[in-house]
Amino acid sequence: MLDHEQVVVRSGRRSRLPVIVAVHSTALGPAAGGLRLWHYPDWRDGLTDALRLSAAMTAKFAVAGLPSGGGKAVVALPEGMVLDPDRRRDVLEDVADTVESLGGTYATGPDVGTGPDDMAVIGTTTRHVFCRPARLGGSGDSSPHTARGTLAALRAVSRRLYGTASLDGRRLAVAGLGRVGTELARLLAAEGAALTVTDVDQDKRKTGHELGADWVAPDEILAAPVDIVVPAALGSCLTRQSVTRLRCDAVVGPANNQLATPDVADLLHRRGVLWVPDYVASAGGVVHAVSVEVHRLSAEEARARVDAIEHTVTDLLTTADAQDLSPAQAATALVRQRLAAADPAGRSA
Ligand code: PPY
Repeated sequence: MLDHEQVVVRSGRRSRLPVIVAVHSTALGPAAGGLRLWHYPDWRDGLTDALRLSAAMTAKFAVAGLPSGGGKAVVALPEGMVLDPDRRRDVLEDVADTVESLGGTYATGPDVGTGPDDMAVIGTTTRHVFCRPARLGGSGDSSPHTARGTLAALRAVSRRLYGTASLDGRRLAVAGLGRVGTELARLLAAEGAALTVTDVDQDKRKTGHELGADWVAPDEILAAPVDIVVPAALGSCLTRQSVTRLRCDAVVGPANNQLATPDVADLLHRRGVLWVPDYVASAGGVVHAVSVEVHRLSAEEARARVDAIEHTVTDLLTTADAQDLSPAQAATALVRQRLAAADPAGRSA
């Protein structure tokens, strides 16, 4: 069954690369979600990613209480392809054409492989784009806000598990030192957390060193003996197999689509590992962008909305306990309820 309202797959007029836009649901409002510029063995893997990521955006907005729908764009690069600046511009203009052709049903933003400068290029063709640089009237880089929102989620979990929102002295393993992972690791280190980190890019060892963090190989991070594991890299890290190796109390991080398959959420719950769904913990970036660019809130108000993720997570954990559900089940129920309230016909539930 196709759960999505609309999926566009085009060969880019300039780049000849597959440009994919998946609009999962506009039940709560126009769809938004970032542009992922990434390598895939086959463009169909990019399509699969877009389908899953856009559905997660619907859930992300629903739980965050924002009137936006879920979408995502993916340009599937063949393995090993390096984009020179001209070719990159071609790709971005191809995406911009596709976004513009959707007439506001979908607005794009940054995701893995793209940032504010790319949004500036897209913004020359379409106004349906978030996170352009501030000098161009956008809300800028979303990654610090995603990091801050994840920290808020971690505080809620810490309070629940250890009776304090402070992460001072807490042991955390951050898997992935991209823009969000690095910023989050900085915030955690500044608060006095003891960090173990990794990245597939060995050059990031230096960043780890600067943070005073221990470095382990990527395939060891999930099994690190820490309080909380923080997935901050690409998705599908939580598999039936990897979950059996966890030695932590909780898994909470900003990476999208952490579960390889949905049943892994139950497995985590049965093993007594508290998992906050990725679409709850990672909402800071979109919450900030939409608050500033759509709702015209001040920087301070937008920040308060990001920090409110702490309350969202606390409420979720409380509801889950009261109803004897896992946090994932409680979050799914909340998403269903909010979509059904907006769209009683149930088109997008
Ligand atoms: C995400 O949160 O996964 C995103 O796609 C990032 C984003 C940020 C701002 C607007 C739209 C998407």
